[in-house]
Amino acid sequence: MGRSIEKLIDQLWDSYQKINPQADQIHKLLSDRGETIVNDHIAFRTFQDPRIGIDQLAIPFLEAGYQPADEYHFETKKLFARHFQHSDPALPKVFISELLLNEFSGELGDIIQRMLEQLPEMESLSEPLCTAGRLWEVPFAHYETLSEQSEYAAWMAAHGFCANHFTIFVNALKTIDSLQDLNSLLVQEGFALNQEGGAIKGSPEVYLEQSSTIASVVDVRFADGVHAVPGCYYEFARRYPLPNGSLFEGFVAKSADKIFESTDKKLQN
Ligand code: OOG
Ligand code: NI
Repeated sequence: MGRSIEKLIDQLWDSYQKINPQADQIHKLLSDRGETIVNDHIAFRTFQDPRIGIDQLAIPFLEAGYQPADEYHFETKKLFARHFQHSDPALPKVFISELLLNEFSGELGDIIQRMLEQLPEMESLSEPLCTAGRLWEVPFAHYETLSEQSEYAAWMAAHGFCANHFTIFVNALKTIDSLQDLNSLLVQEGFALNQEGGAIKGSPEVYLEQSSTIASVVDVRFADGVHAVPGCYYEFARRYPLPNGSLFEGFVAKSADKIFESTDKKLQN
């Protein structure tokens, strides 16, 4: 099997851990206990546009044999998402969401259109879109305007294309039996968790429990200077078996809705 997909995932991890210092710290914390970390999924964000939408971001994954699976709708946040999975269980699932641009008019729509006008000819991108980083320049005032109505749009304006988070598969941990225990360990070690809707989103009844850190703040260079803004976060997922005995492989929209908020400014102190 072609393993360029593993190279791509390594490359995504590399860029992700550079802007999210929590990732390495949490890996060290767990590997010091003898754990081997398994990645449940990687998530990407984008805008719904024929050049850069979910289908475009998914290309290298589809080429590697990933299949599109379930879709998810987030009405209030004006988002649509789909997840992709591979028959090789060693490969992480991929969760890709996109902001529904036709639901944004006025100032917000204009700011986003001005970003999209700066997109290069997509054929000239030498790397997969999901590693391309930010393909536009934005003044900080535009970031702030976006963040008032859509933290997701603001995050995209600041960071562009990269892995938004990786996710530790809690089932594979040998020294930690529950998501509660992992959360306690993380809090004890000084990591701040996203408490929106409770630290644990979901339950065994929906076959998935999730928690996440609050995104690390990173310095981003905007068109008019450097500003500190929320970057990437780390997620933790515990999956439960379906009545047919196989592990649930999907996502839960109600939980995901709160996980998205891990990059919201309101969670920063
Ligand atoms: C994705 C949030 C949802 C999950 O596992 O439910 C999610 C994002 O923040 O881009 O990752
Ligand atoms: Ni996730």
